[in-house]
Amino acid sequence: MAELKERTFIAIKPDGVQRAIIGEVIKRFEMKGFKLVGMKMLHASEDLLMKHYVDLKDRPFFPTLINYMRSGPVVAMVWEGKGVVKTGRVMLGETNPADSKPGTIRGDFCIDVSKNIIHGSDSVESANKEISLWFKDDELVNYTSCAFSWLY
Ligand code: DAT
Ligand code: MG
Repeated sequence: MAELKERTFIAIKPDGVQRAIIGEVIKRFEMKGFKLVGMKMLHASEDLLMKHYVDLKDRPFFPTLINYMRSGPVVAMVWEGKGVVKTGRVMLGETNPADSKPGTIRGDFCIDVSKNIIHGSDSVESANKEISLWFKDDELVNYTSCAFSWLY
């Protein structure tokens, strides 16, 4: 069923990598039951980040945001499962960590909106765009998780 194959783009930002939160993020998505179908670590280029954040290009914080995202390596991931876009956003918390509840990733591990450690797609449409921007088709895998029939 197509709805079980929904995919979202999650990226651990340079501060999340430096602060050793990679494992914790992966753990939370794994334990929830979502399936990892793509992952790589990279220094994102300016061109890639301009495309990724094109909707924010006129905001005053845009140059700072691009510099921050280029300040170190990021971990780019694609997670799959029913409702993963919306649930992923709930797991991340609000854009501003100050508004994020304890129990969410931003609520538990960061303080400031300009250092909010993680990105998650905000809709299925943006997820599809972001996945094709960050990953080639052959960098994503198809497989059946042994947990599948215990989750759905
Ligand atoms: P989100 O990352 O929750 O989807 P967004 O797409 O509105 O939020 O903005 C992208 C990133 O830009 C966000 O994660 C952090 C940064 N940002 C957003 N609003 C900001 C602000 N008012 N000041 C500084 N950085 C901001
Ligand atoms: Mg966004």
